[in-house]
Amino acid sequence: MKALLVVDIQNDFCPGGALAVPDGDKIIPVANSLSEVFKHVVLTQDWHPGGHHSFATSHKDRKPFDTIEMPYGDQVLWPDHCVQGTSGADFHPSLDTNRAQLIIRKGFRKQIDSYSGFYENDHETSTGLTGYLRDRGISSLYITGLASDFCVKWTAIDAVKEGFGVTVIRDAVAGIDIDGSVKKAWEEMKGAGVQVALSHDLLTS
Ligand code: VGL
Ligand code: ZN
Repeated sequence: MKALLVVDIQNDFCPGGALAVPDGDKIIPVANSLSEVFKHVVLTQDWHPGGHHSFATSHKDRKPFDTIEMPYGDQVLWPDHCVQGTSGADFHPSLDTNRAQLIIRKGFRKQIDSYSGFYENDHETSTGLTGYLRDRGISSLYITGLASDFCVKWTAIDAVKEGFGVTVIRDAVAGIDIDGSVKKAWEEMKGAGVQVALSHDLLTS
């Protein structure tokens, strides 16, 4: 069985938001159409407490998009974004969330960031998503959402590691793009065994 995974389509990742993905909102109609043809739809939601350690404002003399060393590895510092309970953390108003059966929130531990819907950035702390999908008999995942170079990439790569068949829908994702990170993300995803498809192929078959 297959499921659609909709990654972080939240106000802060769309134009006007705190960590806007250029044209991030353009993929929303595509994500909505896809969610109509999948029986199983799961959303992820970036969900940080105020003062989260991935925020540049939590570190003296640091600015957004600097990289620092954290106990679990390199960490890009972000503008404050997707703070729990704020409108920036809400799903974008044009995203159709009605057909979603599960919402996985991530990044709620103050000391650790979580790009992937499966594991936090220590690659060890599980969100429980694998167990949910397995229990429901889902073996292949189709991914749409934001951002292709961070949360989509890590979700897709972790999904392959967890044993799922994984397809990222190329026209249903968009990236932040820091120093070529979008291009690098596609290379990494393909190298890990992620398949790539176009929404058209899924909507017409
Ligand atoms: C994301 C940076 C920080 C994402 C989340 O959804 O790709 N990127 N938090
Ligand atoms: Zn975040």
